[in-house]
Amino acid sequence: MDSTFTKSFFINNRFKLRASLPHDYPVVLIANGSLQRSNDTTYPFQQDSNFWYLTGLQEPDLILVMHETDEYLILPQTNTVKTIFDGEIDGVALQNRSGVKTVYAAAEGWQRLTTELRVPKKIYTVMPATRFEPQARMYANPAQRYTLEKLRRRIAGLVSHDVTRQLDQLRIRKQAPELAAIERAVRITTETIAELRATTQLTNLQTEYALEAAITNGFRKRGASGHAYAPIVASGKHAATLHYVSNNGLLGANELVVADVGAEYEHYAADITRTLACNRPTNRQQAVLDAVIDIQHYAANLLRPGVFLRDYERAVAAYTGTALYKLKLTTNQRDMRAVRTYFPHASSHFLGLDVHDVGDYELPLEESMVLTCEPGIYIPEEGIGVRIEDDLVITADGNTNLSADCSYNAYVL
Ligand SMILES: [Mn+2]
Repeated sequence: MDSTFTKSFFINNRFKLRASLPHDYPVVLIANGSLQRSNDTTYPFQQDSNFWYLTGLQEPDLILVMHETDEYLILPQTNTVKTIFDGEIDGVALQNRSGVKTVYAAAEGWQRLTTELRVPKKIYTVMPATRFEPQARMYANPAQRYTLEKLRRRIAGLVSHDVTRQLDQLRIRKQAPELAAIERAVRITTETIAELRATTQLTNLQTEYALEAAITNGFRKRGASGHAYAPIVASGKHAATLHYVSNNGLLGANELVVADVGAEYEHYAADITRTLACNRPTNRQQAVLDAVIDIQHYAANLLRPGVFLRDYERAVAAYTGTALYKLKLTTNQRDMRAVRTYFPHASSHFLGLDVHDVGDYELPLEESMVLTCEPGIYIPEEGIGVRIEDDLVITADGNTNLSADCSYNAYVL
């Protein structure tokens, strides 16, 4: 498969990162490591997004060192057993992909690195992202921590400066090949949803997992690497659990089903939601659906350069309040508690290498940022959940909806 990304993309990203840093300390960046699933079996490897952005490399446990005029990669320690099972690491392929000219075996590379760090005793690096550990019991990939600890053992008094913010600033504005990859991921997703409708497969499916399987099939046969995140296929009241991913329930004949799915193409994510129905929706279901479609139009029209997301979220919440009033879910249009009950999530997030991509939610929107727009209304007591989600690129004077050709209709026959 041809890549949308040439090595100049990665070389240029490294140059821009270097140029954004005030001092000439070396930049030391650490790839993710493999994670144990059980015994000697690993989870599918997921590269650190920043590391990929700067190198295009998929191998675990690499180290990238960047000086002002010189840069090199350090390979992980290897052994015969690992080589037999996983194959040899091809240093030349790593050079060709990343544009980094020098690749060292572990011992040689570590020797150069520790020698170089003895004088400045200062590095720029990406500090392990541990902020979700206490809050969500979600642990960061340990590779960065282990490697930094190893460096600190070898260089007493080593000081690390975090460059996460500088990388976020680069990644938030998408370049042409990134937009091409996102557009492709979106197209694969919308074509898959359209195919499900056209072939009336939906009417014949009995379960959430059968629908999930049809979507997975649609993604892979169109060249996606897979899902950009665990797919959500939630029938009826399941949709009220926002990250419902078990997808083991029945597709209720008279229920709406929320399909929140996105293909991943060349590391970039799509994130699309459509609310579908196996039969003609009831008047009540259609009223909720129409309300969400209306909010979607309202919200998408607000997204343009200069807009602050907090103002946008407030406006969408207020508009949703009016919709809830019309649906007789509250007696007061300004009832923000009702809004939080029936629409308990944000309306937009950044999209890119990560489905919830990096970006500063305090800064005004700018051209080339990519966001989702995803209002919803969830009424568990009525067994109704509706969400509509599109992926938008901010343009000079507004935005382009990449998923505009994917119908909002729940029931198409
Ligand atoms: Mn989303």
